[in-house]
Amino acid sequence: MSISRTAVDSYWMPFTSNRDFKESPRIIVGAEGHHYKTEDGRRIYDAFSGLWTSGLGHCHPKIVEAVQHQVAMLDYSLGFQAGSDKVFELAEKVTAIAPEGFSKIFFTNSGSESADTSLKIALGYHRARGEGHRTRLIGREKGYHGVNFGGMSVGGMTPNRKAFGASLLPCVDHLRHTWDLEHNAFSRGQPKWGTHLADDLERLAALHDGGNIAAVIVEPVSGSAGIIPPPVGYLERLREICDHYGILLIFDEVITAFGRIGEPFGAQRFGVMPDIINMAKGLTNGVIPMGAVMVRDEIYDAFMHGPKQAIELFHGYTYSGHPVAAAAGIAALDAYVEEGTFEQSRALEQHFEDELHAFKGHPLVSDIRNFGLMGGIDLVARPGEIGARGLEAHKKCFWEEDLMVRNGGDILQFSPFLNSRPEDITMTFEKVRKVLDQID
Ligand code: PXG
Ligand code: PLP
Repeated sequence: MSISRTAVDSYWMPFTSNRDFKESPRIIVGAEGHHYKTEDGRRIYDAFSGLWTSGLGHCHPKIVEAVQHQVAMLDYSLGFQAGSDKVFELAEKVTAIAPEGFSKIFFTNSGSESADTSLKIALGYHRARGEGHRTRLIGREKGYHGVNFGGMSVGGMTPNRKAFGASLLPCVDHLRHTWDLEHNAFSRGQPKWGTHLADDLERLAALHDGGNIAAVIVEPVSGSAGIIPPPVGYLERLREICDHYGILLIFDEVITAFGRIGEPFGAQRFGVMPDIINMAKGLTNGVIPMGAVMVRDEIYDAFMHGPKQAIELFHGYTYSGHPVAAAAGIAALDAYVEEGTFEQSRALEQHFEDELHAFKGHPLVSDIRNFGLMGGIDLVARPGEIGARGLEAHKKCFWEEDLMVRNGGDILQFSPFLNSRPEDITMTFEKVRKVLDQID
């Protein structure tokens, strides 16, 4: 290994079993198209598109060129009371493919920042309209909204919360999650069972008075928790209840936006319009960190009062609207449109679903879920060793099959490139099957 032991030991890795990793570091030094390159010269097929980020493939020539050009032209510009040309251009491009009525967008640097930004906008919106008593935020069990305090609090993945327990936000409740092995195991796409779980919101509205609830935040399809598509009619029902009580509905589309489920935004795919849409990842194809929060016009308008010289939203990041990130975003959006990426993604769905569900009946597999180009295979946990089988599958895929498969504990997650060929998907699952047949 050319990277020194001290270098490996110096880095505290995110969401990683550091001690296990450092025994056999999996280090990536390059990428091109659908492959990573390792320092020992292997090409690893990436079955996770980065980390749900890179649907167009790695090092897309047009994005590389745009970034190289921009960094030499304008490396940074402050974004407060001034801004680079690129960020305005990107704002126009994203809102142009958004659902009707979303013509305002605020930039962040990640999905986590988008989550906290969206919650603050929701609270500020109600306050601006004289409803400052609406302070309660509703998330969902198994939800993932990043790792900052707001997102962690409304999020519902136990391991991400429990070590930090006492410091979570107050005034937060959670809907139940919709995964149920007894009723919807091995569903293809949206399960038919579980629509009634949206009525949890009705119960929370009865408990707290719906007039005190500011917002509900959900992922249209839960990603990190292992791909949990919404039951048929579930999102529609949430929308109805939100409308009834004047609650804002936030869709966290950090994964589902930009073609991952076959449309620019998941809201369009499901035909359910939220009030706020969060995004990140695919916004720049993962090339430069960037996130965003897009709002319905009336939300923006509610902030636009008071003296003209007054700042309307006391919120923003040093790197909000970073010109190099914005240039990457513009190039990514152009590529999505020019290459027909969203349509390509949609056309691959059936093949992906069929290949994924072919694992039904495998002795190590307890459930399979999919929507769009998002897929999860649950492995049965080894008794007393939760996550060990998933991690072993990930490592075996990497070392023996030259394949990058992400495991979230014992769940194998798949996020193929939006421009995959059907045979890439077939090849991926052949390799996964080989590995699953070999591990105990
Ligand atoms: N919201 C959603 C819905 C996400 O999927 C975030 C917020 C946070 O984004 P940042 O950019 O702050 O990481 C995410 C991120 C996985 C996995 O294995 C998914 C994410 C992060 C880490 C792991 O599925 N999604
Ligand atoms: N901490 C300190 C001391 C700062 O000065 C700033 C920004 O100026 C921040 C945190 C926030 O950093 P960012 O804007 O990159 O989120």
